[in-house]
Amino acid sequence: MSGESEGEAGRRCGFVAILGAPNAGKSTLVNALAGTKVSIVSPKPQTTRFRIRAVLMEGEAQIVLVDTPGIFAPRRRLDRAMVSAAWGGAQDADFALLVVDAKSGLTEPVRAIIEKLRSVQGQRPIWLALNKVDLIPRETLLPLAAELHGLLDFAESFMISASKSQGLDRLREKLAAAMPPGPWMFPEDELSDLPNRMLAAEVVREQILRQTHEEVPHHATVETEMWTEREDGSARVDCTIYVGRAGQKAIIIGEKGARIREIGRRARLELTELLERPIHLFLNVKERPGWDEERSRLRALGLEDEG
Ligand SMILES: Nc1nc2c(ncn2[C@@H]2O[C@H](COP(=O)(O)OP(=O)(O)OP(=O)(O)O)[C@@H](O)[C@H]2O)c(=O)[nH]1
Ligand SMILES: [Mg+2]
Repeated sequence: MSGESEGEAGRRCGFVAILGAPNAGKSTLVNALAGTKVSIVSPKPQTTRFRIRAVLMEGEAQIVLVDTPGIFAPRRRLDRAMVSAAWGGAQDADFALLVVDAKSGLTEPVRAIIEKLRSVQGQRPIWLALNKVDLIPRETLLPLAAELHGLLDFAESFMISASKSQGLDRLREKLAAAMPPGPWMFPEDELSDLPNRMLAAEVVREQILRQTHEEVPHHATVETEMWTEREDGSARVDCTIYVGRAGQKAIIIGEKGARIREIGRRARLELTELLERPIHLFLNVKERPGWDEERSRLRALGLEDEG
């Protein structure tokens, strides 16, 4: 390989699993640390469905952040696969960083996650990030931190605001210093391992999460069916949105197609910016009852079926 040179001896590299309850701000944190959008974000829980890696360079250290789906009590096959993807991410990592929404505090899901982390403690260090500190007064933060430390012996803890980029420099430095010695696993200029077809589907799904409500976002999935390169440097991208019921399809399409047009418009703008080239996006909505129990739909999301 041509890229290898004298600097290699001091290199460090490690995997950090970002874990937490749904909506804690894990993906926001991963994007903020990576300095670009690699994982979609929304105000609704259960936004992230599969593991997404972001690669961060910090001097001689390569930090591979693994964004994971929020951990909750799963019901559907989709939910079970999401939660096992999250725990699988923790298993493969050198570190786990538990992200806790400081505003919501020590909720039942957070307790349950800590309980399980405690049973695997000793295998790898667990760090704590109290997120969304911009939303609460400092006085309430310290008792919460103390309570969390009483439940688990976190090796390091941080008070951060992922969306306001507060406290992230210290976190980044500590992470870099903690990476074990070893060769880099990814090319220096690779930001994420998400293929463009997946990125396109995720960006469309983000708009569905943002523009529809109640049960609709969680009963929709998006797959890129076709990616066609054009001679002028642009690309045509055809995505299918699967929903569970006719009513959900009607909501996504909207009156005279207004909603689907707006979903498409915003997703196209975002993709064009992220990929730095014109994208022509075509969306198609299909009713497909029970897609969230279907193995092939879950495989399209890169989720291994674990039951
Ligand atoms: N005020 C404030 N909001 C935040 C902060 N970090 C994240 N958020 C918001 O919290 C919501 C959830 O953020 P996500 O990053 O999607 O959360 P997540 O943990 O990845 O959620 P799942 O993928 O569903 O598990 C979004 O509306 C974010 O804008 C923060 O530091 N401060
Ligand atoms: Mg997420």
